[in-house]
Amino acid sequence: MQVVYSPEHRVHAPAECMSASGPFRHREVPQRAEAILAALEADRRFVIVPPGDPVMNALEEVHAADYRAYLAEIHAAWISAGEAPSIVVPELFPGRGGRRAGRHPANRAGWFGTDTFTPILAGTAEAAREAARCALTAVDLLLAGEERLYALTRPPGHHAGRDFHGGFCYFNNAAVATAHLARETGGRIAVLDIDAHHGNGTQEIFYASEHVLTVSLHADPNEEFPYYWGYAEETGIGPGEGLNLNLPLPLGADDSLYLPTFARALERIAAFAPRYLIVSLGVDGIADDPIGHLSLAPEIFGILGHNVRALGIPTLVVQEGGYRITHLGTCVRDFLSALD
Ligand code: SP5
Ligand code: ZN
Repeated sequence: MQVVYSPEHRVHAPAECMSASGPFRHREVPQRAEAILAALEADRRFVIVPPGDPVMNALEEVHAADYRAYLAEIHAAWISAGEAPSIVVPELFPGRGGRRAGRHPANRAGWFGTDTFTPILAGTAEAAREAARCALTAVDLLLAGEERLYALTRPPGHHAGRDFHGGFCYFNNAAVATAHLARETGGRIAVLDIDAHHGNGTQEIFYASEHVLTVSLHADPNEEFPYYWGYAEETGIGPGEGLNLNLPLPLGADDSLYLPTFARALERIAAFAPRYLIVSLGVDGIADDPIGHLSLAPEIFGILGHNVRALGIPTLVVQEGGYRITHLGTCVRDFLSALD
């Protein structure tokens, strides 16, 4: 299986951030991608390839122009405005009750940002764009006839919406890949999100789309990030009605609950009969993940990959979360080897 990877993610290396429980050491760090890469490099079934020069139109289709401009410019604007510290962290959160983003860097950060733990560093925009480039390169390989691919994307993407960042995500790599595939093939794409957190960005981007089925398994948003989305009654709207399936699980759910729920997700996807499948692969559902709150055994990912393979649909896997560095590589490798 080909693995699209770029070392450029390293320029996004958040250190300490703020949360309600005080400052905490950021977990979405370059070592994550390096651990996954090392595990795949050690296995001869995987071939690591650099991103090519894909058409990036889908990034513009998925993310609003003002948001893309903000992401590219805000760090420099923040520094020249004399804001401290040297990372952009919103301090005001107008919600969508505000009228406009305004001009001041701190105000703009609160308009496009949704939390205090998704900071913008000097290299963030570049790393986010490079991750989207990896995903789009993988899509081109899929369109050229490869059946199964993996984009080792970092920073992750599934919490990023059309014009907002959050949950460690800036550009929605899975959504960008999906939009490109949908445009090139006329639609019928399914997205299966198995990160421990609800894929709110992906859901919102395709909520009214008749071309894309979105399915997410995740910890109950009453108890877990992203809190404001991910409930079972969110089923899509307009032409997208019936094409969003949320399968929330109680906090601490283990394999015995996860596996039958996963089977329901696959049944829904099989019924939709998509031409392509995108998997948002987060492995933060394992029991000792420091961020996720499910209780899966690390060995479950081989079973999940095997079951996805049984669908027989050309599949692109995009990396989302997973923060227990010592388990990341094996969980991802097990999923991909079983899928291949
Ligand atoms: C892609 C992905 O998995 N994003 C997950 C975002 C969840 N963020 C929750 C961060 C909460 C920070 N609280 C830290 C408390 C430390 N005691
Ligand atoms: Zn997650």
